[in-house]
Amino acid sequence: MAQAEEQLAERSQHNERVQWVLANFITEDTELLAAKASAELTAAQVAFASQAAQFNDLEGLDYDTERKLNLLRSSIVIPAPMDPEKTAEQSEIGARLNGLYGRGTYCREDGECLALGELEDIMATSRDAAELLEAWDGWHSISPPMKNLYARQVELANEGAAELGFDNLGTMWRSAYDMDPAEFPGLLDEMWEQVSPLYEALHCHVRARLGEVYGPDIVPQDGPIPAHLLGNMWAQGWENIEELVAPPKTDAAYDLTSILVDKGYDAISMVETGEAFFSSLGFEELPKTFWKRSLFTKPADRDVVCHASAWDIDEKDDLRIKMCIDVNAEDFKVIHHELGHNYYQRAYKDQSFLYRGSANDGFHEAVGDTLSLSITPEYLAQLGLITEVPDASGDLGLLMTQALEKIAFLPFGLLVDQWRWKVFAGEAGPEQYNDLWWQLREQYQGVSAPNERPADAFDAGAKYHVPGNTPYTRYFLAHILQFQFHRSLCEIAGNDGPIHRCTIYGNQEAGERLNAMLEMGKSRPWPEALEALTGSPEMDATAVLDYFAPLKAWLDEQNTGRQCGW
Ligand code: X8Z
Ligand code: ZN
Repeated sequence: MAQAEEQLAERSQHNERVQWVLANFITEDTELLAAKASAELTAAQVAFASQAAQFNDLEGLDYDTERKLNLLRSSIVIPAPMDPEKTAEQSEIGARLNGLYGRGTYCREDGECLALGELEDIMATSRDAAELLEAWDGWHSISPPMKNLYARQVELANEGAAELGFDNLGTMWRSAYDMDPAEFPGLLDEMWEQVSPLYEALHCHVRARLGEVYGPDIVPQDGPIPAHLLGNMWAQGWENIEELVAPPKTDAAYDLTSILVDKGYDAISMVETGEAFFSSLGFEELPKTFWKRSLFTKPADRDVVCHASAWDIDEKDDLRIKMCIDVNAEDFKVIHHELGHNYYQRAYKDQSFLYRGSANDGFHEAVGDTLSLSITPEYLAQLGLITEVPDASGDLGLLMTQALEKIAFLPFGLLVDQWRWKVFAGEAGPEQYNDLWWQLREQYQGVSAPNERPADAFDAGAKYHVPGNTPYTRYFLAHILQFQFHRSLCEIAGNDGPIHRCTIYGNQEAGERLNAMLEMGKSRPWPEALEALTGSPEMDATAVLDYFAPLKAWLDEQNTGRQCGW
């Protein structure tokens, strides 16, 4: 075990550096170098995992050895077969898929080519259905060339998973939750059932309003909402159409994007503000190298992976983020999200290699978001960004903003892996990829493809995490967990008002309790980590429901007489 940890630590550090260079400088050369480094790492991981698998049934091991053997066996995201040629092939496919996404552009008939960021701006701001459709369709034209590569990758990864004793890659992913992998989907269903009435109420209201804006021909009032009208390329967050759906404004309304712009914020000062939040909770400042080595804005002269990420290159102090920051409210929150990863990484750095990770992958995604829930009017007033804190008459507006971001996200957070799990299990081959994708998007999100999809379409591939091979259930979990964390931290901070007005900014006691959980890393099963912070070992959505209760009542009123559902 000691050898495994030492060798894996060394190889992952090297791999991190190479992947960092690739993500910051996508060329044919860096793609090849990155494929080679990741093949070497995967080969080492698989070799140790298969050694670990030999001890599956051994009894009487001490707690840490047994836990680490399980981690060795199950925590490879994309295993490869042990055949070195197949390992190499798989890593090359991985690099190519990433490159296809990272370099993806849509070129208009007039010859102008648009990158994802520009297409997303159109999705966010245009209210012209034809223009929205063009941007949506344009971005979805980047993924058909990925389809065969993806299918081959699934084949290879499944072969790798089988060599380690798993039915398929989906079972392997589901085995990373300190519980019987067969029971994990049931836990997700339970949480989804808790929140789906709230989602359906939001959906119903938003569909009615969009019907008024675009007309019932474009937005039929008894079916799913066409996916290009919700202000986001994947319809995963609806905050950009707030002005179309929000409750009548009170004079207390404010717009965080305009405030940031008016006050002259830039990428760096936005990140500094995020850092200051963590400092106010008692966390140590970010290292100087963070500011030198991170990528904060989109370079003009080269291809980079703009999808935001946080890095921990040496698993000690070399923390970085990589992001193409725009000055707006959305990126302000994403900055907190990414910094959450960095502070978690630093908190568990003294754990041994296999324990350097979050309690489960949802925890890693939830930390920064938890702090973002504390970006309340009261907090913004403390920073001097607004002068008047809206009274309770502003609450519905505030809750609607949050719901458009957090509640709208939930079904999307679930369905990406529902799709992948079926694909990994062989329930859908390349011919059915796209139909299955839209079947799940309709079932969970109640959205539909905005046009007839071409036969070669591979619409799942137009979402970063599919070609990028990042499991996605973690974000669903995080969207539940962050409300549990927030509720508990607010109690610790002695908040006695409504929880959507609570900010833990400046509360060192809350910071200490949060840090105590982060420091545990992966050393104990996640229910223990959860209990350490919240007093309960269960993930559940009651905190979400508490938070949004006033909005739910308002939505139900609005929806009286409407036919909801799809
Ligand atoms: O990918 C991310 C983060 C990086 S871990 C920016 N998120 C998901 C997405 O963008 O689809 C955050 C929320 C969901
Ligand atoms: Zn993240």
